[in-house]
Amino acid sequence: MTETRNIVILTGAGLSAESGLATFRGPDGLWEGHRVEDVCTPEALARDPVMVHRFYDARRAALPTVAPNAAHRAIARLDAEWAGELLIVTQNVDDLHERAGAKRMLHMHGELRSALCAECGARQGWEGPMGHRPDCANCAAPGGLRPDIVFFGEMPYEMERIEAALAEADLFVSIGTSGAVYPAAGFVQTARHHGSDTLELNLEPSAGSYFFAETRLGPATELVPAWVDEVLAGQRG
Ligand code: BV8
Repeated sequence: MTETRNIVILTGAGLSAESGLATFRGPDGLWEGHRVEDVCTPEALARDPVMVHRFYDARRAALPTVAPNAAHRAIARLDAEWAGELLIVTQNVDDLHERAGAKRMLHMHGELRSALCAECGARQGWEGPMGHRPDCANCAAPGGLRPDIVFFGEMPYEMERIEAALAEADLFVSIGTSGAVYPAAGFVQTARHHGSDTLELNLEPSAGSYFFAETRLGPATELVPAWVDEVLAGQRG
């Protein structure tokens, strides 16, 4: 196995489950209460903006009631102490990575604490509800602001930066994701294609487990701190 220097970590809803945030597909999952196409598509926003804003306003309001868990903190510790390249790519729209202290990260599916202008594309930090359809601070488009969330059928954020990091990675690690949604679900194959080692940390096998060189099953708050200790010990050599 090549010496690990460049790491890409992909995280999903399973990372935040033990902080009390619902996952998408688990029992009482987010999609349980709603059909994806009813709340997470541009068509849904056009058809029923009140429903879509209520769905995201509720999730935004829940953020202050939860906190980063041991897995978020371990990833932030790796970020602080890893001398090699590191990119944390999260599918999550919550702010728990940042609140744990992670810096070398990006939200490929957007953020709850951000608003996007449907007219001019400007993005601005946002706290509180958005259901009253506020105007865009940049172009003043009346009621232009929408949740800054990548809906199904929309292009994820920072795909070039992600592809570039995958091309340079020695190790690709996937944490708490079902591997059900693309293009994120295809990153393991891209990483393998570039000769990267691949590791999955998940509660149960995912749709993409087959593609990983190693899969460790269990709760993120146990698997992730142990893996980070291992990697940092390796660095200390
Ligand atoms: C796009 C924001 C063009 C919203 C989300 C190829 C084939 C088939 C379909 C497609 C394809 N390419 C594109 C598509 C269409 C579509 C898609 O993939 N559809 C699926 C349903 C088949 N993709 C798109 O539309 C994407 N856009 O393709 O644009 C394009 C194409 C190529 C290149 C560029 C652009 C946009 C998709 C983004 C949609 N928005 N989120 C919101 O948050 O409300 S997706 C959302 O679901 C998440 O962000 C995440 O990405 C996805 C899956 O959720 P997970 O995070 O994995 O959560 P889930 O509940 O599913 O699983 C939790 C896992 O954790 C489980 O495995 C569980 O075992 C584990 N777990 C639970 N507890 C724990 C745990 N693990 C550890 N510890 C625990 N305690």
